[in-house]
Amino acid sequence: MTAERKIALITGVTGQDGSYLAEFLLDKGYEVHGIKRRSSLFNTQRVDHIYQDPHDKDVRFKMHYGDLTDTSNLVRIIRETQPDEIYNLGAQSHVAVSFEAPEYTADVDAIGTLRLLEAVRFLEMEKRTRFYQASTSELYGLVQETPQSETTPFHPRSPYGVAKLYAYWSVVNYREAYGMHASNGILFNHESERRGETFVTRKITRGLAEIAQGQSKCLFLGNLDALRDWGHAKDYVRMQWMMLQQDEPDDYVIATGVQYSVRQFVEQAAMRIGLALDWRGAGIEEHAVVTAIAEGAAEKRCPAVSVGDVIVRVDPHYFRPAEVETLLGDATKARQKLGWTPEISFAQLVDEMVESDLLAARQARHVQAVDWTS
Ligand code: NDP
Ligand code: GDR
Repeated sequence: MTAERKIALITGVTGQDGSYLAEFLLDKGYEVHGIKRRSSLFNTQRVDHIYQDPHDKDVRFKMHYGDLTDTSNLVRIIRETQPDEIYNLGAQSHVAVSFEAPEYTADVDAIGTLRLLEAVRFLEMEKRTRFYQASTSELYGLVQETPQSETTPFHPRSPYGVAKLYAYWSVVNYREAYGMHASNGILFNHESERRGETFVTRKITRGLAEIAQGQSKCLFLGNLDALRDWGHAKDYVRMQWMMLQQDEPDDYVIATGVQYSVRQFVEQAAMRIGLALDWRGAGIEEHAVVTAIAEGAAEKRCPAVSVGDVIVRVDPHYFRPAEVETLLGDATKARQKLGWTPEISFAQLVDEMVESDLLAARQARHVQAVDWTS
């Protein structure tokens, strides 16, 4: 039994996708190794529920300290764990932050991928270890055609996109040069209740939940016109695994094929909370006013909001030096070759995120309401 067990190594295991992928692979019977960074505070909240005490018998989930900027560390972890499959999900993944830290982003996202690929080759494991690269719709950037497929030309618009382009072509190159089973998943935006708090969807659901519960007054956002193809992370990690189960490595677009604006995401999230909004003003003066509160919602879900409150405003601070205005994916290849289709709808996704953030905001409100001095 143990001899047949597949071994996976995940970089970025503490992130949104890494945590869902680790759960998914454990369910499939894998032994899962994850690389976590040293930090001064705990950074394993997303995987704490699958943590296994290393003293127990038959431990199938293990974490190793490491970093994509540290070559010898990567070589050692791969040599020790002998993975059948490597999922390279680790990255400085925030597009706006990449404009502030372009060199670090390139080191982790571009050269970090090269380091991993080269470590596999150095250890002479290129014929047995399969490799998944977390590529991105940000490669399309200034889009050349709509919808975007595997054949659409790339034009990245940020240091993040440029670094990921280097990683994309490194994967193709190692496949062609050394016969590695290495694949790119060109994934469009995918979200969940575990999404990082500074990505726009989570910023919206968390921000509105806090306003509803009286912990904040107003949510400040950047470009409300940006259009994205948003799916659920759980559907997307399933596809990451499917790609590595194919006889031949290849590159696949993963997307829902449906597009919404940031403004529409705000409206949908507000509606789930029980608030109807009206947009007033234009450009950087645009703001959202509460026009109605759903019957029954006022007391529990949004006790701190009144009709007429301005709860969303534009702040130019969140505009990017170069914006990706529109993304819409065509996942026909994944559907036809792998039989993949997303199972979780946009409405379900927003619902899940809103409910999770409302619960957290209500718990925080109750904790604050306790008089700890009595
Ligand atoms: P997250 O930002 O949630 O997770 C990123 C992970 O990478 C975290 O575990 C983080 O560690 C880790 N990491 C960051 N820097 C380093 C480093 N120097 N060395 C090792 N690990 C590091 O991203 P997602 O889970 O959303 O995305 C997973 C991958 O997919 C990323 O590569 C992202 O660029 C890519 N992608 C994501 C899409 C999305 O919509 N979510 C779409 C397309 C591609 P820590 O927890 O310590 O910060
Ligand atoms: P993105 O995601 O840049 O697409 O990258 P993000 O949620 O950060 O932005 C989406 C769009 O919303 C606009 N926006 C704002 N964005 C943020 N973060 N904060 C704001 O206040 C705000 N207001 C408007 C942005 O300008 C943008 O147009 C994500 C990451 O997960 C990448 O790692 C991944 O590769 C891509 O998705 C696909």
